[in-house]
Amino acid sequence: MAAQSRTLILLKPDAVQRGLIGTIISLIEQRGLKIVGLKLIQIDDALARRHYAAHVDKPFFPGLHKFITSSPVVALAVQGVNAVEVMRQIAGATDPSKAAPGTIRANFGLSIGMNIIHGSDSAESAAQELALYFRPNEIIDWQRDADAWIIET
Ligand code: IDP
Ligand code: MG
Repeated sequence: MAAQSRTLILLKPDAVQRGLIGTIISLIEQRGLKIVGLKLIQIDDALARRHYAAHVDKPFFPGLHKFITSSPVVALAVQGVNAVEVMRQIAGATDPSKAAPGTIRANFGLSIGMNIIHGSDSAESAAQELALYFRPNEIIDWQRDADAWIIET
């Protein structure tokens, strides 16, 4: 089977509050990606600062911090062929008002500060971010029989 990778996805507080958890997870599953970790988590100050370490000095960080800690998020470990790239593609551009039609951010959002979903932007950040949200034994390397019809050998 083709090489697979993993990425950290968050369904942000706006997605949870708006009842979009199931809809967005369905889109991820329907694309053929496999969920290997899943939890509801309340992000605290320390985790917000670690997750968004690259942005702590940006002018929008206070708003981002308030938003991401305002309600629970759903954290997902998602696996598949080119999982990082595929999830960034289906999430769409950071600003939902500019995201390509059909992407999750375009379908469900309008504001850059409430853009529904987070996806790791590289293999390196995926590894770091997965470790922030999941202990090793919370990511399950399960066998999915449908992969025979999704992933070419
Ligand atoms: P990404 O989520 O598409 O990777 P990043 O540039 O890494 O985008 O920014 C992280 C998050 O910070 C964005 O998803 C968005 O919620 C928020 N953000 C980024 N730029 C702005 C901005 O200019 N105003 C408000 N929020 C922003
Ligand atoms: Mg980013």
